[in-house]
Amino acid sequence: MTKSKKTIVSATVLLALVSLANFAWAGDVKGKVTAQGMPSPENIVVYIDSVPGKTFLPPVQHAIMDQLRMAFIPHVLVIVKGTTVNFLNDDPVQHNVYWPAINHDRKLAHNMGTWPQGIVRSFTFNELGDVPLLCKAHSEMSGYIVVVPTPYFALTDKEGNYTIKDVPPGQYTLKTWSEKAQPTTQAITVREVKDTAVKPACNCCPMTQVTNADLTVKE
Ligand SMILES: [Cu+2]
Repeated sequence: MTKSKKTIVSATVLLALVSLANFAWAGDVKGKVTAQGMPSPENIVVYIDSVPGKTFLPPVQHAIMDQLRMAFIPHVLVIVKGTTVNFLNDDPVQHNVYWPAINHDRKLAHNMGTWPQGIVRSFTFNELGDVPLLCKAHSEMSGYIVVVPTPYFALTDKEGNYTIKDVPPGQYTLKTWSEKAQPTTQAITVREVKDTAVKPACNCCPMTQVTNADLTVKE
């Protein structure tokens, strides 16, 4: 084998090993949130807190907060710090967007203004915490943006179930945020998958390590 062919072969082997390693390391954190004293366990944010020594770039793609049928859609939007949100108006009436504080800090209050259907205004969120959204034109409207420090986050469904996908192995602090409940904190360990020999032959059943973390929040 020539030297260049050898290089190509070893590079291919290396690439295969790297992709196998990435594949093997995918770990989901999932569980169920019980909401004590609350009507529903839906729309609770579960996220991994900041990881010392790690910074996470925000996505290039903008997140979307719509105003549709007189409501903020989604009711709760979770984003990683630094994400730009496009605020839409899909109603035939003018809507306003403002927030009286970010993370209870009133100095971070901001009014995006009032605009008609079809116009989009954007804002980049560089402060962590919850952003309560209100509309000066319709006092009954409310929504939330929750700015978290890592891309490892999820929202609970109607039953309180959540899944945080593709978390690298490590020790983390799992946190919750809810419109109604007190925030909670729990330590979790996502273990490394060591035995790559058990890799399935097909992609139909990808090998995913699941770390279970059931949580309870209280009003
Ligand atoms: Cu409105």
